Parts: sequence; structure tokens; C-alpha cells
Amino acid sequence: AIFAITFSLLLFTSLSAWANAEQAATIIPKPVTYTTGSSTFTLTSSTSIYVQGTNAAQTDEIYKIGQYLAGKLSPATGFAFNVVKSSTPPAGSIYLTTIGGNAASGQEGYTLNTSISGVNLTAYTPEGLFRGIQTLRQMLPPDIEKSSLVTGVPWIIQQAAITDAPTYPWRGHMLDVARHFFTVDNVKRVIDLMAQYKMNILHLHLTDDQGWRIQINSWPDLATIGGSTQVGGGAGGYYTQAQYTDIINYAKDRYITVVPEIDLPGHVNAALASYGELNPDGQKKSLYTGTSVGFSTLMTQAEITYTFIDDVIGELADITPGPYIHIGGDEASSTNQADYDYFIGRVKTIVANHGKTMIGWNPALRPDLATAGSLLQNWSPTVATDTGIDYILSPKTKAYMDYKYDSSNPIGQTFAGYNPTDDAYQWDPTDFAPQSSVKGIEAPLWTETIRTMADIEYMSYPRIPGHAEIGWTPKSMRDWNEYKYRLAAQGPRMTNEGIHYYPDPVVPWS
Ligand code: TNX
Repeated sequence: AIFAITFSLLLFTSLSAWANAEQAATIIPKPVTYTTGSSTFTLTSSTSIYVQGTNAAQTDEIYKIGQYLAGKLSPATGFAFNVVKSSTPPAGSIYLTTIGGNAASGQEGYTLNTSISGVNLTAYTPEGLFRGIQTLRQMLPPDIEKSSLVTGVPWIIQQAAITDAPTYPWRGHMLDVARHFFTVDNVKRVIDLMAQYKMNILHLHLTDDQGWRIQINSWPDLATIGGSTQVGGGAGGYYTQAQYTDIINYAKDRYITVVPEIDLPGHVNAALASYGELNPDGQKKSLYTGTSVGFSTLMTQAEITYTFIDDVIGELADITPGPYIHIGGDEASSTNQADYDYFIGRVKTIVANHGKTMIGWNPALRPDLATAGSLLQNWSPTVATDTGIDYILSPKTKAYMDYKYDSSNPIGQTFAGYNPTDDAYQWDPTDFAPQSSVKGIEAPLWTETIRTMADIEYMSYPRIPGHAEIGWTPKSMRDWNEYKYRLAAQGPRMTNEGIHYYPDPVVPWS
């Protein structure tokens, strides 16, 4: 009997070690260098998280990251994971530190070493530690992502040595909260889900014809009238400035920068419906709940328009710690070219006066309309030239999360065909712009047909992990035929997180 028990224990241990070696090889985004060893580290009820920065303020910041990690590991394991400020972790600890972090690994790089003696995560910045924690999560069995206690699972981490850093500093996701409104809790969940794939920008499309979603104290009717409906005629909604700040802080704790967009000079019916003085005839427009684009415009030759924009951008800048304000600029087909150019020139000055860097969709930022540092978000799938402006690439045929994967999907759009998970993965920003002008990539989720959190998850997953990998992992290391198995391995993780993902048949789910 003793022999049988020993034998089955041995078998069990080696099987789970094998399972973990497999698991380790499924990390998304794929780490830049990654080697495994034969030992393992097992989380137990006595595992603690040690944290140490290079000064007291940094140690406090890393302490919060340690608590975040404990919050991720505790529910399924049932272990407490005490977080301890100290630079002398005993064997068997998880250690998060910037001591010894190398500037060359950059703002988001990290090194992660795991072995029988513990976990050592080192980075140059706390942000790098946060990114590294996302890797560590994926080295544990998928059950770690369950929100309640799981018993009988050995919480094993395979010995590994990883050095990692992103290719691009901008790995974004956009949520359109204007066509349909989404609650603060919905947005927080979007943030949590994208954070695990190391994405770092959340672009909020706050205004459009169908809704104005941010409270502006000097123009209160924008939110109360302009925010009162949405596509299909539902109740809509808006964020108070306090709620917006809550979202920003939640994102900041996950090292994600929020980029707010006020779409101008088109896509403004909600504003025109809130204030008569923004219209040529002084009359408020009717609220709009359809899905057409290109029919509304601000009065580009009226000073009231610039007073309005200065007030809106000013208040938004005051409550936005990030450096960017997105001014839209897309599909302004009711604004003639000369008026459009004049308008963008005025808005560029307003944004600069409020200390922010301007981002615009094409065609807003031609070289003559841009300022130093401003970014052009390019939705067009035609290849851009080097104009001296940096690009955020969102080619609609690849990056748009609102396009259906295939004809079976009950929601989504089909303007430029389908965007199945393999196509959404198989591209590189340098296919669309010269390497030297690529700032990064961004996956927009427009929500004309998206009404619920489950809808958001269905369109974004499983495409978002691939998008995150395109932004993080060098092009030379990416291949769909290898990636698809790593993505399949995310299935149980996504299920455990309650993500309502589309089981796209192009992925070999097992
Ligand atoms: C284009 S391209 C839009 C949005 C729509 C989207 C639908 C661009 C910047 N704007 O107004 O929601 O297509 O896919």
C-alpha cells in the first residue's frame, strides 16, 4: 500500500510538472526570452509576498501591487498571501522589487525567475512589476482564475527564467460608451480583462451623435439631455466627474492610461440636441437613436463653438491626469474641407492651451494640422506614409472589434467583411506605416450593436489577446500556427473569469 501511494504521488507530481511545463509555454503575450528548468515552486498557505522599492514611496507603490497580486491569488487558493515590506525575503517567498532593476529593460520590462526557492520578479519600475505579475498568473494552473476556493489543485509554477519588454509603448483598446452606455463597473471589468494581457491604454469614446457621456459643469445639459438616450432609444446615461475619476484611478492602479475622446466637429448631435445656441437656427436638434454617421456638424465659423470647446476641453483636461485628449475628427462629412481645416487648427490651439497632447482620427491630423507630439489614429487599412507624425494603427479590417468574426455571429458589423480571430492576429503595425512612425496599436470596439457586458466580451474575446501580443511581442516571434494553441489554452482561463467569449472555430479549443 505504501508503495502504491508513493508511486501514485510520484506519478501525480510528474504529471502536474508536465502539465505546468505545457502551461508555461502558453503565455500571451509571448515573452521575449523564456527558458524552463526542472524544479517547481508551489504556493502554500505560508507563501508571502515581499516588496521593496529603491525608496519609501516606491516601496509603498509596490506594496499596492503586492496586494493586487494577493487579490488575484487568494480566492482560488484560499491562502492569505501576506504582503511584507522587506528586501530580505525568506526562501519560499514571492519577491517584487525594483532593486537591481535595469534601466535598459525600460518602463514596462521585467525579469521573472521562478525556482524551488521562490519567485523573484525584478523591474526598473513598479509598472514593469505589474506587467510581470500578469505573466506569473499565466504560469499557474487555469484554476487560479476562479473566483472561489478550489481544492485539490497543486498550485505549481514551473522553474523558468524570463526577460521581457514590449515592442510598442501603446497597446490600446477603445470602448465606445456613446452608442450604448456602459456602467462604471462595466468599464472596470474591461480594464481588468485587458490588464491581464499587458495592455496599457484605454481610449473612451465619450461623445457621439447618440449620446454625451461625461458631465461638464459649465454646460450641464450635455449630460442630462445629451446623455439621456442611446442607439435603439434606451435610457443611456453619463459619468459624473467623480465617476470618471473613479475609472481613471482604477485604470491607473493597473498602469493603464485613460484617453478621453470628444468627437468633433461631426458626431455631435447629442451636443446640438442639448443646446440651441450651438445650432445655426438657435433651435435644439432632436435626440438621435439611429446608427447613421456623418450628418451632424458644429458651426465652424461661430465663436460660441470655440467657447463651448474651450469649456469642455478645459474641464476634461482638469480631471484627466494622462497627457492626451482625443478630438475625434472622423467622418465629418457635413463639414466642408476649408471649414474642417480651420476648425482643427482652432481646436489644436485649445488643446495645447490646456496642456494636453492632441490625438485625432484621420483625416484630422495632416502634418499641417498637427503639433509636435500629437498622434494620428489611423483607421484606414491603406498604408500610411512617413509624415513626421506618429501613428496609432487601428486598421479597421484587422483591429476593429465590432466586426463580426463570421456570418454566425448574432451581433457585430460587416462593413468591410468579417474579422475572424486568425485574421485579427495576422498583421503587424509595420504593414500599415513605416516602423519609425509607429507609436503602437489600438483595438476599437464601436457599440452600435453592442448592448451588454456579455456583448462586449463576445466581440473582444478571443481577439484582444492577439491584439495585445501584436503590440508586445516582436513580429519575428509571432506565427498563427503556434499562437493558436496558446490561445486555445486561454479557453479555461477565460471561462474561469466568466468571460462570455466567442469560441471561434478557427481556434483549436480542446
Ligand atoms: C467608423 S472609423 C467610425 C465609427 C463607427 C464605426 C463602425 C471611425 C473613426 N468611425 O463612427 O462606429 O465605423 O465600425
